[in-house]
Amino acid sequence: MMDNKENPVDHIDATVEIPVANQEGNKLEVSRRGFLGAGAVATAAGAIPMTAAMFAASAKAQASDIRNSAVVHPGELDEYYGFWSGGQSGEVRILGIPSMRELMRIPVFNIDSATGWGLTDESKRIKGESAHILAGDCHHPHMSMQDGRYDGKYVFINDKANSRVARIRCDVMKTDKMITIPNVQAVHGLRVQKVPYTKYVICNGEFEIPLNNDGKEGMEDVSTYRSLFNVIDAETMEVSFQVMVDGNLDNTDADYDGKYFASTCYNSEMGMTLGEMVSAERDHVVVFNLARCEAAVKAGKFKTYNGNNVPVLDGRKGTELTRYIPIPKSPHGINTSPNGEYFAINGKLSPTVSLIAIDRLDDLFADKIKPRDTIAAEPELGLGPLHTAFDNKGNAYTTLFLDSQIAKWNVKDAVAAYNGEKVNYLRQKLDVHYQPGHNHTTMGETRDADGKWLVVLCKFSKDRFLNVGPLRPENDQLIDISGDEMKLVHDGPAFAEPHDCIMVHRSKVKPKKIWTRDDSMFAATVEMAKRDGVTLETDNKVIRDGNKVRVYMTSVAPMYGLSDFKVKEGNEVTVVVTNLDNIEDVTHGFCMTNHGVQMEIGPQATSSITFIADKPGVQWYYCNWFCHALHMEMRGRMFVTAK
Ligand code: K7E
Ligand code: CUA
Repeated sequence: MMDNKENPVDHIDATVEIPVANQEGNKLEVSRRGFLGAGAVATAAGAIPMTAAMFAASAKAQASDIRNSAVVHPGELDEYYGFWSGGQSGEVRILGIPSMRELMRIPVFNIDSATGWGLTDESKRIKGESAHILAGDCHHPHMSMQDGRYDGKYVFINDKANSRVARIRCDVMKTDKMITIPNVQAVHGLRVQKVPYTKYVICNGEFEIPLNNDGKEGMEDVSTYRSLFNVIDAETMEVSFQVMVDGNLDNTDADYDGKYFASTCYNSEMGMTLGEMVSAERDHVVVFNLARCEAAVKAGKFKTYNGNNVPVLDGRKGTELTRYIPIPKSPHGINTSPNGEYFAINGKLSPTVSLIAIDRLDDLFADKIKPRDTIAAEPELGLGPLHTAFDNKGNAYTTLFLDSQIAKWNVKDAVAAYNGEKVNYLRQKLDVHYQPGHNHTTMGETRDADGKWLVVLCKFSKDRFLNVGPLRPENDQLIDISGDEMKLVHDGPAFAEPHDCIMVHRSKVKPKKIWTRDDSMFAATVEMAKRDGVTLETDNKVIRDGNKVRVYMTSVAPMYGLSDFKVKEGNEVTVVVTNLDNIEDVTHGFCMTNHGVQMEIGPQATSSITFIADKPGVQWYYCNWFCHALHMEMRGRMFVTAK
């Protein structure tokens, strides 16, 4: 049964004409009302007119086929890994595409009682100086690349709330590095260098702050405020350098030549209130010249701030490191076309997307042309363009936040229209539900864009699902873009804002099935055991070290190597469990009842967790991951002698 709300036929008013964008003055009034009702079916003007009755018949015939194309039957595997930002939850999720099934959650900036992320000693070491911060706000997950193609190694993700960047190892799908970026507040846009390989991860400091933010003087003097562009070494996960700019910074992307990075700025006014921030008709994109930045670092042309030694370069207007390209108005997303020709800048408060011709940037940096001469097209698409995705047929897909639509448009035709030709670049507008932010196509941020699926991350679901109270899920919609027309095939409720996602063909990712004993994730724990004279794979031992007790045990379903151990009240106890099971999917847990102590130990992994034994008496520990028919019996006692 098809719900009326989902039936595209109900949205049709085939008599509504789609406005043709004005090629001359770009002055055409794009009215929201004009698009309403036409959205579900409107193909480009000039297409064969279709009556509502005709469409209804064909839509009904196609509806089941369309939906079937996204069905992945029980036992079948998806074609793509989707890496989803978990927004304010602070985690990353793995979805299977096209089924949209959630396959796994990867805790990153949050704490997670299932896996013990944020509780275990291993995860605290990885979180490092920010281990005490238990919250995060993820926005942009992006995978490392080799020659503009996913290499399956890492996914990087930013934490806007605490100015952090983390790295996920895709061979085990666990977070393995995390840094807090100095000198900035709110790390927002994040992408990777695409070519020749991901040497750098790039990200923007969004909120302007005084360069030396020490609270000593001049905090209200806005002229001392700066935003910094951050360039991080992808292997060491240390900041290689930062670039000071005019205005703030929002989103960012890289070219396919290994030469330029570019970031949007929505607050060129450096306003401190909403009214001030949106007063200018044009803001800008900052283009960063990588070779010049690296040379400046080498030549020592930088300063340092706030007592750290991260080189900060001066990339303000008029310097050799950057160029500023004026863009209407408070632009947000920036997306490089997969053929490497354009940066697409999404206008947000302007109904336009501006295409910057990347092959004109050499001339811009040589001062042979003016900044606006790099604009190759500025198609007018609708209200609130936020992000653009691409297929492999020269089409672009732009989210229209205010119109709740996706605009499909042709890049070549948009360029022709900008050059005065009478062509319509608009191909279709499709209603989405509701208020889309990011969208993404399969493989669409790489050279391997394949034009199969488009996912649209809608910020509001309103009436699309059963009412679950005042806080509603968001709605991640799957759209089939393999044919001439976009077709909505799936609604996917999602909790806590998936700002952004990527979809990676499964051939690119090769996760392990079982841990290897030499894994770096628990290398420090192995070292600690060595110092205690313990061989983790064979020994079950209690080491007493003053007030500290280290308990080493193995696990093989359904038993721990130790059925009990003794400590004194007030001891700091570290329990180290090594899972000797060598069978796929046999994960054990360790949970100390009434102590807030929980963790996962994967097959062939070692995990450890430290707590204070502050409750005298018998304290049971148990395995909290179902592992065996005798899983309930997999438990033991900690005897805590009273003080
Ligand atoms: Cu929500 Cu990419 Cu942080 Cu746009 S950003 S919507
Ligand atoms: Cu081991 Cu449950």
